[in-house]
Amino acid sequence: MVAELHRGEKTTNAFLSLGSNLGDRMQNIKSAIDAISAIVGNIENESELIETEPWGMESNTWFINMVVEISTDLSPRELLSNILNIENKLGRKRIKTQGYEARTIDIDILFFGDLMLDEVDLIIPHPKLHERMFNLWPLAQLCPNYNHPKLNASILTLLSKCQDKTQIRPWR
Ligand code: PH2
Ligand code: MG
Ligand code: MG
Repeated sequence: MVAELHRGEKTTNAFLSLGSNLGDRMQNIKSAIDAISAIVGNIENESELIETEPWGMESNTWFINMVVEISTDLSPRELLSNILNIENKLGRKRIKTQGYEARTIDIDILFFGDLMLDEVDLIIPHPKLHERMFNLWPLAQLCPNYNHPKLNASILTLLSKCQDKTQIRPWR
């Protein structure tokens, strides 16, 4: 009852990055979208799917990436813990203690409204999004003029300055 009253009180639009380079990549992305809309909020908008060269890691398998815009009444912390649950449910195993490893699914919070948060386990906006074409390219589709609250620059400006040379191609 309390939860029901709380619902809809304050919703925030957030942008989430989805990525998979292990197992049935497309199915993993689809399952993540289903779980997000069931558990964390409405899907407001979806970028196109792209296949992307691994960035900052050694791996032979390219990723499928996309960005979704959601509206949610969860707090950033609640959003994070729900995302971690979804990753676990979709078979994500964290084995390495350092560096990136192949994953069935990775869901990252890129933006949460214009919130800026800097805590050990949760940094918003995502601290690397402006360095990675696999984030900027789909964001440019969804919100080219969105202002990065910390860098105070639009997505299009960040895209034009980005030095990342990893390749991106449309998925089918
Ligand atoms: N995620 C990483 C590290 N490198 N490269 C691509 N192409 N796509 C990703 O989603 C990705 C990555 C860490 O989460
Ligand atoms: Mg990530
Ligand atoms: Mg992650």
